[in-house]
Amino acid sequence: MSSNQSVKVLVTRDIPQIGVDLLRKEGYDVTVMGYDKPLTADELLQAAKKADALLCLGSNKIDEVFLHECKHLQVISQFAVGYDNINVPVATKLGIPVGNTPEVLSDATADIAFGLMIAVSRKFFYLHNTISKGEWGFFQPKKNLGIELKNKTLGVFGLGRIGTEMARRCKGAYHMTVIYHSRNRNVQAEKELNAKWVSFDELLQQSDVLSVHSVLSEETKGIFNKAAFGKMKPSAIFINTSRGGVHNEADLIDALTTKTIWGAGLDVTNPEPMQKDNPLLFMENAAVLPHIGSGTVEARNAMSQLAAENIIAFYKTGTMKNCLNPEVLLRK
Ligand code: 8YV
Repeated sequence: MSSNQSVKVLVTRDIPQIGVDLLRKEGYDVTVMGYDKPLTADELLQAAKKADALLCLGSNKIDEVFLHECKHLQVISQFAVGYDNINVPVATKLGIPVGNTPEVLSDATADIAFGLMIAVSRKFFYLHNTISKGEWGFFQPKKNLGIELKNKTLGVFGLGRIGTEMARRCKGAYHMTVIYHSRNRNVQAEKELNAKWVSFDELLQQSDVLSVHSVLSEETKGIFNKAAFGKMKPSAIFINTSRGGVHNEADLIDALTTKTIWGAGLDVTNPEPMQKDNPLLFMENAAVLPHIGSGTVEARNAMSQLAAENIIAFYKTGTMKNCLNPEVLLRK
């Protein structure tokens, strides 16, 4: 790029202004789209054809077809930590660096996992709904009882940054024992939280609360299925704040209906948005949120800033703060 003036950045949704301002301050020609509704695949493609840099969201499908049509893109910066919507290996082959926004949303997302755990353990959402339906009724000492979390075992599936924050909260608030299953050992968490690596089956069998914080990949897709729920304790709570594709929804509904597990809290569903007549919305021991994990002022501002900084660093220094395929940067 000879002059910043010619860098055309496409931002695919109305993100917090801080990132847009940073890009404009560099003199880039920034187009923000998707104000009223998400861009369709074709709208995204047509707009991206005119851009040099793309600042996209988890809901934008940056697949092989898109990438081959948009080989000219110099950099892609995702406004999210998850990147299952982007075919990174193809971007790598095409020499396009891809950035994302880890760290800055870990607290916000862990708060949602922690909140869902409590909400499920005490049936918050279901009992709230009984009031709005005029069904508060009278005090019945044996009805609508929850379960306590103190000294229970937290099982973390995917002990990365967000999983570690969830474990810190559970240990601090409820002295929970932490076990985890991840591709890689997390030595730091083992030291700090006395977390113990266990096999997937042991995680299923031993967890009182099983919280999913993994990426969605071929390996993890639908891994929480009938067989997995069947191995969990009947008193267990399942929490998923990562990606809806990691659990099989029909199998989860079945596990809750048959009381194979005790409850479930979801911030992510498959598909999103969830249909308004989904049985999970009416179950006593389920709590569902509309994918708000990173939805705080602090986290979204920081995501906007980091997504912009990834693009700026790429043009200024040929590096990025967070790059998913740094081998591409070395090639440039
Ligand atoms: C985003 C997320 O809200 O970061 C992620 O992976 O799931 C959320 O923080 C969403 O993907 C928007 O891009």
